[in-house]
Amino acid sequence: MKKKLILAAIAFTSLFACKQKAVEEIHTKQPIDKNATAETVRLYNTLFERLDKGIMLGHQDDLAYGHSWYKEAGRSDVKDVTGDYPAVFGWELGHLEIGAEFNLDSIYFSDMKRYAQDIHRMGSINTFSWHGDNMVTGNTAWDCAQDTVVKTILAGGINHDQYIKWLDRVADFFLDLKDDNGVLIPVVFRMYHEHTGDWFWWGSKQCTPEEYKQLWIMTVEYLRDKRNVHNLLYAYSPSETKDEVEYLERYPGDDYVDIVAYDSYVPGKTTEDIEKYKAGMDRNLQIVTNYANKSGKLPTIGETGMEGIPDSTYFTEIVYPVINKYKISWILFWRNAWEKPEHYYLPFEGHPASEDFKKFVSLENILMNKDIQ
Ligand code: BMA
Repeated sequence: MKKKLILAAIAFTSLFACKQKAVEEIHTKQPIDKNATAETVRLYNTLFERLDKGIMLGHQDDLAYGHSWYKEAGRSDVKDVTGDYPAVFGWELGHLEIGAEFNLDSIYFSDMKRYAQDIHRMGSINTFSWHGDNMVTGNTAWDCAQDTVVKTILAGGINHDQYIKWLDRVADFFLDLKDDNGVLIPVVFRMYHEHTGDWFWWGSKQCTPEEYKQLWIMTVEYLRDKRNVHNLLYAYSPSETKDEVEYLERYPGDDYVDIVAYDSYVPGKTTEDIEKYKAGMDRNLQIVTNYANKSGKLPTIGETGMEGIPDSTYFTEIVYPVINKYKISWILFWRNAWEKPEHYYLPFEGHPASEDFKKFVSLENILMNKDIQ
């Protein structure tokens, strides 16, 4: 009798455990990092849940500077125009790898860390890109004069050890992003982006698909497994592609990517350019959301914009109709350069597109900081 009771108890416990597990699996999206911090797992799941609510508005470098201003505490071009902060903030790590104090757009890394903490505290999300220098020539990420950089930094290559030192600096940075209680802040890392284009040393003409994939995998495995960086969600973001085959040609695999995205800009100022952009956005949103559905990844737009916003209805007439057809996590507009007056992608106070932008952000499914509390 006693034996029977024990057996029944074991059966009941394992049944209960199975049920528990099933429930967890249904509700929990696990990032590619099996040791991701609890906060990172929570962020990933929150992002999926929020897909039903709308699309978060993102802006590069928003708190650090804007059109004709630099480092004014609490200031943001988006806030100046709309009264609220973005839900997503983009940051750029370029020159962190060489040990510089400030990045290639003159933001001190010490300031960037503080901004990231402020953003986390206010409930918005941080995403990082990295235009690391060309290690072979010592020039910028845009130096494509030779096509062997990737090969030389892969395992066995002559620059591998030096590149690992660069990755160490990136790892140290992410491991130093902590909240007020010393807990690591979960962030998105959108590395080696626009690689289907040919303007970066990791681009389509500078390495083979296999080399690109190896570069990606090496980076993830080094940060995650060797340096124990467990507060990252990895975002894959080529420039516009024509179909899923091209989109996936250099994809490192579902085991190495959490977020699928793409970058796309209005290529000029003419009506034709705008039509091209609309079609490209539509096609790429379809590619990304279809693949996200199949693979269980999170779809988003890595970067976009129209430089100088010469069309004052750009946000409600061009961007909104196309993004509104899809479920994506966020749309990140590129930076409002403090140092180049024509280089901006969101309106500042008094800009002719301000009213349209205000209308855009007040749409029900465009989410700002206050909408995600
Ligand atoms: C480019 C431009 C550059 C900038 C770089 C990295 O698109 O905005 O001025 O240095 O991104 O942020």
